[in-house]
Amino acid sequence: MRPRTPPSRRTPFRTIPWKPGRRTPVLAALLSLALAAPVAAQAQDSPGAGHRSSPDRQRTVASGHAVRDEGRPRQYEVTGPATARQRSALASTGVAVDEVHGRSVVITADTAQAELVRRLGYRLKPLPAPPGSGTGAGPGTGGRIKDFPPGYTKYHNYAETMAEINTLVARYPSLLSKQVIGKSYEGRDILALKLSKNVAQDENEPEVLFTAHQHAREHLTVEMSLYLLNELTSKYGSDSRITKMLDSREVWIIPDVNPDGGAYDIATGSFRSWRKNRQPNAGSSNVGTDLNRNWDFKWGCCGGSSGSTGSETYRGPAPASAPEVKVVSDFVRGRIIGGRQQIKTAIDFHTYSELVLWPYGYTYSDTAPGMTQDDRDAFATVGRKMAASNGYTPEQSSDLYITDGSIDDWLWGNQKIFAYTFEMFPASASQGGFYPRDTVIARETARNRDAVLQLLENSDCMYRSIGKENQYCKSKAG
Ligand code: 3K0
Ligand code: CA
Ligand code: ZN
Repeated sequence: MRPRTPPSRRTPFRTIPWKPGRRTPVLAALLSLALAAPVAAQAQDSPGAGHRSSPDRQRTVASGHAVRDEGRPRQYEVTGPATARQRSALASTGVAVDEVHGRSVVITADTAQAELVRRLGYRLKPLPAPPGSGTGAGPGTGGRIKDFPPGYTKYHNYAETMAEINTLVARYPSLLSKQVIGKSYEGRDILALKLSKNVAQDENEPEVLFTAHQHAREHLTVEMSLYLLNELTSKYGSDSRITKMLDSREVWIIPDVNPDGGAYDIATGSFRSWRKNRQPNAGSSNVGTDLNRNWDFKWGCCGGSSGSTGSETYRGPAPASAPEVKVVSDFVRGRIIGGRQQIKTAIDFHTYSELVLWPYGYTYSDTAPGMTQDDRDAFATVGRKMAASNGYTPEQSSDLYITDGSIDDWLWGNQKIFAYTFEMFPASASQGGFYPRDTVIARETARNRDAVLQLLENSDCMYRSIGKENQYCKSKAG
């Protein structure tokens, strides 16, 4: 049991600590079992009920309320789970947990996964479909691939992201360089952008990694990458903080880890609420692996991922089985030079819930093999300072629910990189959930400017934050 329950805007009513032997999840399940059955049928219904269109799935999705598409995941509010252990039990059905509150969560599940949650005894209240649903172009455009719907056109699709990056590389050739580090399952380029003074040289400077878009529906994270690319290049030489950082750090940005999933999510002109990549699964019609359960550290260890191909959190058949995870892992390992990992710190951008998370996700314990008290304190100290600047809630990943095979656990557990996950805007489904309008992009990306600069500034010695620079960083270069 965690001795500390930090105040959390995400879990404002978390007042009932779980105690060993209390078995609250089982009791909750038994108590509500009898109530569960009647809501099962009703839960399939949506606010758009009655608006049915073509039986062709693609066209149905494009022209009407996609919530009627049973293959499409959707969000539900689930009242009851109040502790991390109860939430982990819920998540172990394979649903994605999108929001955590004191006594409820919001999940994304397809019909079959939702049924598994009902069998635990929970009632599911369907939430409105993504605001983009039904606003895309109709079936008149035939089978052509579509794009972000009206209200979202400032978001960059994959081609637009690549074009924007190429423009910046051409404009700032001494500051920004681009390399293709590999391909997605469907063959799209996965890029790593390097930003630094004398960018063509590999200087002996602390390196910092930013990744985005492991989860397909989290499009705001690609905008975060593009914001950083624009901000760091255009302000170099005029903004003293940025100038100092690019003079003394090497920044890596992998702006789109899951380009196939992102393209699939928008391909019909209305959002599909897709999370995983687009890799087929042998012997199944279910597509996709949850990239953030596929990393090669404690993979599948602890009930924090699913072995079912249909699950939102399917971990894949083996660690790094997803080409996208393999590509990024190989890139990170490639930054080991002279036996030392050059990358010191990292942020993986997600949406949503406005959180700053640190490892481990696989265990509730603050410390664990490979995570000393000093490591944990440095994580928490810098994490809380970043959160103080962007207004997010700081906490250990497993305060939410157990995850295994996540990028942060691998980056820290395997590579000793101080890796955080930022869950960006919004705080709740009512503010747009995974699909906030494009009017928020500028504000919500700039909101992380100071936190990102803080991480860069701490990257030469994370232990300075806990007053232990001499102990940990004295002999090291940079
Ligand atoms: O490290 C973490 O706790 C990751 C949280 C992340 C996940 O993979 O479950 N949350 S998200 O899926 O809602 N972006
Ligand atoms: Ca270097
Ligand atoms: Zn995510």
